Order: sequence, then structure tokens, then C-alpha cells
Amino acid sequence: MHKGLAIFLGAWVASVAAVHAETFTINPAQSILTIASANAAGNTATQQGTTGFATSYTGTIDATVSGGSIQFNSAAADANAGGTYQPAPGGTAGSAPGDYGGRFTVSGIFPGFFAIRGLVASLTSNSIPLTGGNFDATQLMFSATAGTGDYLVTIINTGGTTTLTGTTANTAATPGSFSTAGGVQTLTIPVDVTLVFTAINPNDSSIRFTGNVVATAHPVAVAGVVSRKVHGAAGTFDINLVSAPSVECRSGGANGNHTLVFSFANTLTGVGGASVTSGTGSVSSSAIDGGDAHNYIVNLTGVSNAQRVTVTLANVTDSAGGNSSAVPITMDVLLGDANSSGSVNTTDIAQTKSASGQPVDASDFRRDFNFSGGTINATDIAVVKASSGTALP
Ligand SMILES: [Ca+2]
Ligand SMILES: [Ca+2]
Repeated sequence: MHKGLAIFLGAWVASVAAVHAETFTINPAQSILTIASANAAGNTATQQGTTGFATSYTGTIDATVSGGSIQFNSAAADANAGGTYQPAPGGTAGSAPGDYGGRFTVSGIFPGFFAIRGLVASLTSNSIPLTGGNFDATQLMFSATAGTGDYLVTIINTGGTTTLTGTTANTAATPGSFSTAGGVQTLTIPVDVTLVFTAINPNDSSIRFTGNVVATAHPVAVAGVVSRKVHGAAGTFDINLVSAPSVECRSGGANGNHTLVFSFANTLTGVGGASVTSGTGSVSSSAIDGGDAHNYIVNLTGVSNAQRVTVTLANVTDSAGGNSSAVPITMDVLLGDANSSGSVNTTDIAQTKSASGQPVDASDFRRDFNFSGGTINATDIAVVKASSGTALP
């Protein structure tokens, strides 16, 4: 192995500080929401049978976790049909599977029933600080994105269906938690929300749901991402895109070609593809490294200078059971920026001139702008001079 590679492999151990959304899968065995109280058109409700006021949830939660904070982007928390409840859909006589089922009495004498069906809730928040793995659960907002409430009072022949909509703040006093063990991330969200809706008169009905939602994710572990070029006979040199000096300062040639190597802690079992998701350039080819399945190689073309270009891998899975819907990396591209400062100026010119005549190696490859190998020479000095005055956006 070339000594330059050894140096940069050392830097790969640091985890990628990429911030991106993870999709957590709700665990139904640990995600039970109970109706703590309910009233239908002003009448206090109790549960039908023994299960009417409790059911489990399935679905997904999309959240972004960075070092010290968590943000909930969306969710599709789907209440499971926990039993067979009156009335039938549409508020007609009979019964059918439902998420929740309740009963109530109108005017003290007329029995009524309601059933909640097809309830799906979303979950959003601003960025919430994570302190010791805990976060303030009252910062979460719940929205009903689908679902109906069917109700029927048989004797007075009053029945119908109301759509469950609206957004309500979580009031659970217990903090939520986020933890990681064995690569698996676990979110625990205490829930205490009251959904207000209309049965007969506006906002005449409400249901308070309490309990916990537990969801897990197992993202792939990214070990590092580099931009790789072969400098002639001098060998292969990588620029670590995750930690400084991270600016790709070498030429992409006439076609703006660069090669990115994503490295993972575990061998890859699948990658859905790679694409440029921000900035100018396109993917000409990409594949799992045939020699080492820890790596995914992306060849880029049409990458313009003086820009930030983001390349995102889709649907990455690994041999440890990890999967991530998106693994992005942003490369700063600035020809001639030898010292990775974000601008090309007299400092870069002086550094290049000072290396003139020296053989290209790990100590000075950032000044071999045309990655020719051999020695740093007049061609490299001409490149940095021509680039002087340029900068990253
Ligand atoms: Ca510079
Ligand atoms: Ca050169």
C-alpha cells in the first residue's frame, strides 16, 4: 500500500458527519396507544368489549438525527384493526373490523356506538435538542392524515361518518428517547394527544390517546468517502471529503471527471444507484467495488469547477442487516485550492511554487493539480495561477 493511502485510511476511521433522514420502522408489539378518555357529541364513552380502547400501530417515522438534536420530518403511524366494532362503516347497523370501538349513551337512555377505522397519524417537529439521549416530547405535533369515525345511535336513528383530521400538540410529560445499540437505533416516543373532531356539531367530540410508540432503524455504517485519482506512476491519492483538507483541488480534465469511493464498515449487499442530487454533474457509472465489497465506486462526469456537488447513494444495504434509503456526500470542487481554504489566491500559488521540482507524494499531491505524477512543475504552477481569484460559492 502506498504510504499516502495509509495516511488517509487512518482518517477514514472517523465516522462520516453526514446528516440525513433515517426511516424508523414502528414496532407494533411496543407501540400501543390507548384511548384514555373519549366523548361522542358530548357523551362520555367507554370501550366496546375488552379491546375497544387499545390497539397497536405499524408504519414508519422519518426523522433526522444529528449530533445533538433530532427532528421529526413525517410519519405514517397506522393504527391496526384491533377488533370488530359497531357500527358498520358509514354509521349503519352492524359491525366490522376497526381500530378502536366505543359506546356511549345519549340523553341518559339511548345507546350509541362509534368505531374508528383507517387511522393514520403523522408526526413532525422542529429540531429538538437531544440531552443524554432524551428529548422533549411536547415539541412533537401529531396530525391525523387518514381515518374515519363511524357513529350510530340506533333508536333515534342518528348515524354517520366523520373524517378524522387536525393537528394537535403532544402533551406527554415523559421525555422521548433515542439510543443506539449494535448499530440499531431505537426511538421511544411517549404520546398524550387529544384529537378533537366533529360528530354532529362542530368540535363536539374528542378522543385522548396515550401510550408509547417505539420505532427502530438500522442504518448502514459509512466509514468514509474520498475523491480518488491516479497520479501517474506516483500512485493513487485520495482526498478525504469528510475532514479537512477536503476540497477537491485537482482537475477533472476536459470533461469534469472525478471518482468518489464510498467506504462502509460492513460489506455491501446492494445499492439502488447513485445520482447527483445537488450541484452540476452527473454519474457516468457506479458499482460495488469488485475487489472489496466494503466500497462503492461512483464515476462522475460534467462536474463544473468552483461548486459544491452532492452525490447520493439510494437504498444501501449491508451484510450486517443495515439499510439506508439515502447516503449523501457533498464534494467541494475548486481547482488550484491547494490548502483547502475555499478560495484560490497567493497562498496556493506560493505553496505550489515551493514544491516545484519535488516528486509527487502524500505530502504534496494536492499541488499536482493535473495529477500527472512525476514532479510538481510549471504546468501545476500555471494551473493555480490561472485559477487565482476563484472561490467556492
Ligand atoms: Ca486556498
Ligand atoms: Ca503535475
